[in-house]
Amino acid sequence: MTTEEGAIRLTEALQKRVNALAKAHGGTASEVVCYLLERALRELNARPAIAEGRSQREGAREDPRLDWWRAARFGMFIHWGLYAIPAGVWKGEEIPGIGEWIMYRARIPMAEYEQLAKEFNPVKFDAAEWVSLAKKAGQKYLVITSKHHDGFCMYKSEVGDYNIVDATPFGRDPMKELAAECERQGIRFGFYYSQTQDWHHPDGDANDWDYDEGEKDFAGYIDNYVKPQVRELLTNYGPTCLIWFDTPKRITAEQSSSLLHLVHEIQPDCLVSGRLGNTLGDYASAGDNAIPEEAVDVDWETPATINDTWGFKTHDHNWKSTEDLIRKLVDIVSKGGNYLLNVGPTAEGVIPQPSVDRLLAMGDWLKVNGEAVYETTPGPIQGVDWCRSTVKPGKVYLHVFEWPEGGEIKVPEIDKEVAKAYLLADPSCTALPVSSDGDGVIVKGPAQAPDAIDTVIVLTVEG
Ligand code: H79
Repeated sequence: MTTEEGAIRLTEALQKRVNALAKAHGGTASEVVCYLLERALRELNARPAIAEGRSQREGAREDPRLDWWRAARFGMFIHWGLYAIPAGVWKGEEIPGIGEWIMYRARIPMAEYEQLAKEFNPVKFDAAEWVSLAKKAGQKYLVITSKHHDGFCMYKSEVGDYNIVDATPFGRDPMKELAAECERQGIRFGFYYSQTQDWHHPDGDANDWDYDEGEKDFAGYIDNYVKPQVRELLTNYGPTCLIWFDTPKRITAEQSSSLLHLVHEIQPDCLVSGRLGNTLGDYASAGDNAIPEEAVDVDWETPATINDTWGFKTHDHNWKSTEDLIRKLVDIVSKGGNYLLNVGPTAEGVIPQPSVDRLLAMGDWLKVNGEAVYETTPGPIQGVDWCRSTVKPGKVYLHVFEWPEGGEIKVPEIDKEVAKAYLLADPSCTALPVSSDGDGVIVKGPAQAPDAIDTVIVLTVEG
């Protein structure tokens, strides 16, 4: 529902409460709704990008097991499952919202949704092609949905037969193929696994249209279903770089902790995302598409979409521009985070062309400018619009988004002596004139921005 439609429909229960409030305070129903919305939005905006329970476990900040992840900075997320078949349309009706939520949004009965498995036959799936795209994009790790909230397993599970090998005409295990390709092409491989919500399992969280929430044995579901499945994932696919748990919701601290220990017991080097819940993850997870305002002193990651949906939707054409995506990557890295950027392949196994185009363009930019992204930490210049900064020992990288007229870059004071300045894209590293005034240094660059998206200037610094 959009406000352009002119009217927003409240549920009957809400209408009653709003009318009662309006009566009590002598206002109109519209005034009450506007007042309440203002308050709710203020509260929403005040929320930190990283929720408390999804932040990093104490002690993990210095953990060397995260060193590869800290250096990687950019990963590929893949949302792929049965929801790619309806692709946002159910019985001829467009279902609003993110595509992988269609079962929930349309309250599709489990017995009906299950039938999709019989149609799932992604004959165009090619693991080598997907991994090679990640590689060309400059992404260093790949995380794919082994089981999303709909409960369908995209890998061969022995714990139930609601999985891609046993229930579809395809009959192959794409996770096996992807794990092998990642190994071959030198990309780390990890699994998304929905540990709390499972709309298929009678004891999983959130399906209240097929099952009675009050009757559920959630603890039994964690112990007898989730744990054996996590064990399978960590046993049958070689080294797993991380498990990306999501939407902790009702999971208890004891349950989160026992999952964490299970993962580390089977693969000590496997990281666990902050959405394990209860502040127990190896690294913090920002909200979907949420970027913190400032640098954050934990290891953190933003999962994000290129259009609006995660799982493929036929009608979602709201693609972000390459400029927007590159600047988001740089913005995140300049604040100490990783960017896990999603693609939603079709039911045939094809990554949408607009995603491919943008990822390749990001890769081209990173081929030239990757030195200022990978293995960097937040730089000294923070909180300005025109520029982001990253650092490595001996070097400060200025990512200039808005090129000043005339090309004079006024760099606010940094506490180190600048020995040399040059454009990262210049293979000969020709020195740019550097002068200083009382407030900092001035780098004389070309009159026009060499790169309209982000021109990187390297400052070689002492110490
Ligand atoms: O996997 C992706 C999403 O499916 C998942 N996280 C990313 C990485 C996610 N799970 N929950 N959410 C995101 C929040 C979803 C909220 C909403 Fe809705 C779903 C808003 C609209 C559809 C539920 C149904 C709340 C309102 C209506």
